[in-house]
Amino acid sequence: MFCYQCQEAAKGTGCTIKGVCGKTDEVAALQDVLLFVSKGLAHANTAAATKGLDSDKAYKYLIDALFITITNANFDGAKIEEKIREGIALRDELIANIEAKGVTVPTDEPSVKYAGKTKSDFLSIAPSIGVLSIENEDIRSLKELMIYGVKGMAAYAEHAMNLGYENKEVCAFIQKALVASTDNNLNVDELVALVLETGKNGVDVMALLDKANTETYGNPEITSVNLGVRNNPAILISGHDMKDMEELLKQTEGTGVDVYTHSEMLPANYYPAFKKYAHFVGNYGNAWWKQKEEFESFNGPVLFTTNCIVPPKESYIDRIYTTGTSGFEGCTHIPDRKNGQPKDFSIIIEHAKKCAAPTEIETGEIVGGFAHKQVMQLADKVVDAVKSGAIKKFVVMGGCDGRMSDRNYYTDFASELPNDTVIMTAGCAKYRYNKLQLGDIGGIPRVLDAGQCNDSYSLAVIALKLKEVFGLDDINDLPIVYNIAWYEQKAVIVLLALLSLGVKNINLGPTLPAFLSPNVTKVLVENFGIGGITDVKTDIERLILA
Ligand code: FS2
Ligand code: SF4
Repeated sequence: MFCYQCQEAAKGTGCTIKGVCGKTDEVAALQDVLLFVSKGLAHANTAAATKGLDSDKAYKYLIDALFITITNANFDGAKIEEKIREGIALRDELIANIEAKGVTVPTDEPSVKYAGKTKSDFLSIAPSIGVLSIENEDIRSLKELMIYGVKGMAAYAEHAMNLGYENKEVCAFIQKALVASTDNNLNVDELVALVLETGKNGVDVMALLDKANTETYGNPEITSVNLGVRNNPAILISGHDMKDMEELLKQTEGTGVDVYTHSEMLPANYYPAFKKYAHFVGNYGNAWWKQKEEFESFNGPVLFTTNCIVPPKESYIDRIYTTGTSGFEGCTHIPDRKNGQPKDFSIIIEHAKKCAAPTEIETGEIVGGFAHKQVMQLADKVVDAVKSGAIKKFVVMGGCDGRMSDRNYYTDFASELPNDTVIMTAGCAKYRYNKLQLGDIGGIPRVLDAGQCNDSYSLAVIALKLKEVFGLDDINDLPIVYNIAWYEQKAVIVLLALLSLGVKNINLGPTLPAFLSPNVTKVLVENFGIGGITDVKTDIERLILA
């Protein structure tokens, strides 16, 4: 195997024997084949689109398949095999259909011709179609940067799609990027342009998901989220999918089973539509990587709607359920919705009834819900605080958390910030500082949590509105600095989206991506001022005090 798509890539270069995430050599190979087959389907559907015959089923498949390959989403080899076969069948069916209507599909493209059937077929082709099959390191770097961005985009498109919101241009771009990744004639300039186009589509897909979430569940509002527990059996819901959240809350109502959010599901607490459920207690635990201890003490079943899954311990694996694109061998998977009917979570509810109530690990509350609409309602206060000098700088510290100890940097950075700074955050990175008592500035909390990683869109909207309010021409003239933590591919699309909005001088840590070659890094440094982090003292002086 070779995988270097996330921040925890072994030795900062790539996982070659087993993923640091727990992905086996075999699952990594199957994910590579799934991506390869998706490229073949993307070719066929692109040809189909020339005559308006492109298939929505194909777009949906591409989104699912890409999401499955995101870090910590799906470790279930048998499910991935099934998905590969489904993709080949879908591609062949589409080709037969469009060829009958006079459309030609490029037959010299290996991913279009690939006809593996068995697991051993898949495993034997994997080494020749994986990341390292692209020899030129700059071309490989740009293609992977684009593909990882598109994986993140697919995740957001999937959540929006689950709520009935689609953007055909985004689907078409995902397909275009998959096709482009097989083109051996693209040069560096053309690939840089495609990477920028990925960022533009990243903005669009985050806007789409924001619209889907807020039109369906209302605008997030300032909320105190309970961290303690009650004395009822309960289900912990993790991941990012709000439709799953809604259906779980509806189905647990009146059953005596409580619901708590975990990690990236915390922002569900901020949506008005979910507040009416008396059995929705609050949030349990911290960022994804602490789950081994926290799932043990939760005592009840855990539902993963997406990443981030850490391979479960034997002691609680029977309590782990997956749904959607997430999966783990040995865990029960809740099937997809059929014919517009909700998913059936009854098996988890029955399981919960037999479990003890969660063991309390924290008490108190945290405050969040500062998405764009809520912050704009406070705009006068914010603008006054900036004008009076009470707020000197905003620090965007969104992104992901991870298990490496060097991420303590973010806790220390947040603690050491001067009292006239406000942190704006989104994503699971927040757990490094959202429980610090950082106080407020004239009633404005010093940590403003907009929501999930996709809600980084809200942070961009707020920045654009502030630019307007202050009458500035350039978003980079605002008193906002960016110190972003990344881990998996959704952070890649967030980063590319910010670049496409013209944000410059983003600091990215705890380490720069292993998939950026020295030359590609140079392009990002020269054109966008992207840089790494150093130590807290130096970075505070450089970013805040300079
Ligand atoms: Fe955090 Fe994991 Fe949100 Fe990422 S829980 S690193 O999926 O997308 O962030
Ligand atoms: Fe390694 Fe990250 Fe790939 Fe997992 S996703 S195999 S940790 S690079």
